[in-house]
Amino acid sequence: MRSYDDQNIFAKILRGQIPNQTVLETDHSLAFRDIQPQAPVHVLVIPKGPYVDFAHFSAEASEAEVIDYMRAIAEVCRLEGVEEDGFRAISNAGQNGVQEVPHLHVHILGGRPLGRMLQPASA
Ligand code: DGP
Repeated sequence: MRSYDDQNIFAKILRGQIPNQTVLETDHSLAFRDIQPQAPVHVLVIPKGPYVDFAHFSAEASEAEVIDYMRAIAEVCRLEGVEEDGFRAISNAGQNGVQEVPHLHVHILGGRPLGRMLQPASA
């Protein structure tokens, strides 16, 4: 299990040290706009607790946190109006997943056709 670094940028957002454009806040989750949007809708949904990735979250989060987080993700899709036309939910983890910020987050992307999920592998 990877250990949590409380100096990561999302931890600072949660502590109010860095501003964010909040879309939704619940008891255990926060959703805010990505600083480098890759689609008309690009929202990050994070648990408020100190979890690095889904493996960490699923092992250590309480049932209340897990339920809140799943519902927050769905609620963001509803609030952003992407439920009907569709969206993509991505959570990058670790080195191969190219996770830049080591605090669990799900990207909600939508508002335009997103193409296939991955480019064909070159090797
Ligand atoms: P990932 O590779 O999945 O760890 O993506 C991290 C995302 O976080 C990336 O799309 C850019 C976004 N991001 C990085 N720093 C900030 C920030 O300070 N504020 C916001 N709103 N988003 C950030």
